[in-house]
Amino acid sequence: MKTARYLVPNDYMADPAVHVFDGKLYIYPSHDRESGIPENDNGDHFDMADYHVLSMDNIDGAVTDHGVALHVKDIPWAGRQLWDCDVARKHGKYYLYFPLKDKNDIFRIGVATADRPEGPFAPQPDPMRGAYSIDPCVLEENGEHYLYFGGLWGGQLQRYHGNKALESAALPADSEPALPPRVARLADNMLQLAEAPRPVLILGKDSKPLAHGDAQRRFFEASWVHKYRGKYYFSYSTGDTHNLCYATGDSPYGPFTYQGVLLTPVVGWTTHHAIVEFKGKWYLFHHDSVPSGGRTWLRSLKVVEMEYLPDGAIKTIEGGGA
Ligand code: FUB
Repeated sequence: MKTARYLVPNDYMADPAVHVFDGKLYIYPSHDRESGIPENDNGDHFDMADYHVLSMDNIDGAVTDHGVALHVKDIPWAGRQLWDCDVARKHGKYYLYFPLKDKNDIFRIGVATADRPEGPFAPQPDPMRGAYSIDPCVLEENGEHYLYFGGLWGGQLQRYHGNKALESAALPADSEPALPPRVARLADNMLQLAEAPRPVLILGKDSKPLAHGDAQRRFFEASWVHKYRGKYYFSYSTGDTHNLCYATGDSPYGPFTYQGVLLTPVVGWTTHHAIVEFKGKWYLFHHDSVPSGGRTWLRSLKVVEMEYLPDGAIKTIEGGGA
């Protein structure tokens, strides 16, 4: 597959997390809807209320929508906005990590569990302790699971410093290091963090953290981690400059060294993705707003095959946006 394929032509879905469980591909997207909320920098117009799980036996084959896997009305601490989620498996159980604003409009990260990859998922009564902001993503490595999270602006990462909530949000000056995403190992029961979150450092080739003013390269949101030929690839969105970039490192905790753009901007404001190997080929799952005529909050899922260069670099894919 060399040209991108839209996966769900009759619905709006975005922010794919993708995993292969027992030889089948499972996609965990956000489920966009028209809520009528005006667009703003806080992302209030991304007012999603449920998750659906999709599955595929083959990359070119049918996409099965398994229906509602979790609804906001079933989450006891819910305020609003179910954003990008991810799923991990341990001992035959499935754990869905999701960001949601609580009743005070603060993004928290919750966990819901299921016996099957497609759910339905039953939420825990309270959000996780010690996790905050948005866009959880889980890496499994040698039987341990690592939870990455964080996102700027409406994702509220600028409200935290040293894992403590600030009195008032503070973005760094342009010359200061960019705000890092966070990572923490998950506890054995997968329901809480096993340790305090650590900053994920993204360094330039000069071994210095990328600066906040380096907007074409610095982290904004949409963490994803995969492993290729023994290296960890941390990929992410630069948000307001709309690139999907990647950085590589030797440990799940980083540091990661910036390598390049893997997807140029798409049509729509957000860009968000998952990278997965399936049946011996590598794929980039992502979204754009072409089918909705550019409405940034109504996004459509896509998949395209990726290519690695001999040195492990990812060949840049053109997103088709501005
Ligand atoms: O879908 C809502 C938010 O938009 C996600 O959490 C971000 O990564 C961005 O894609």
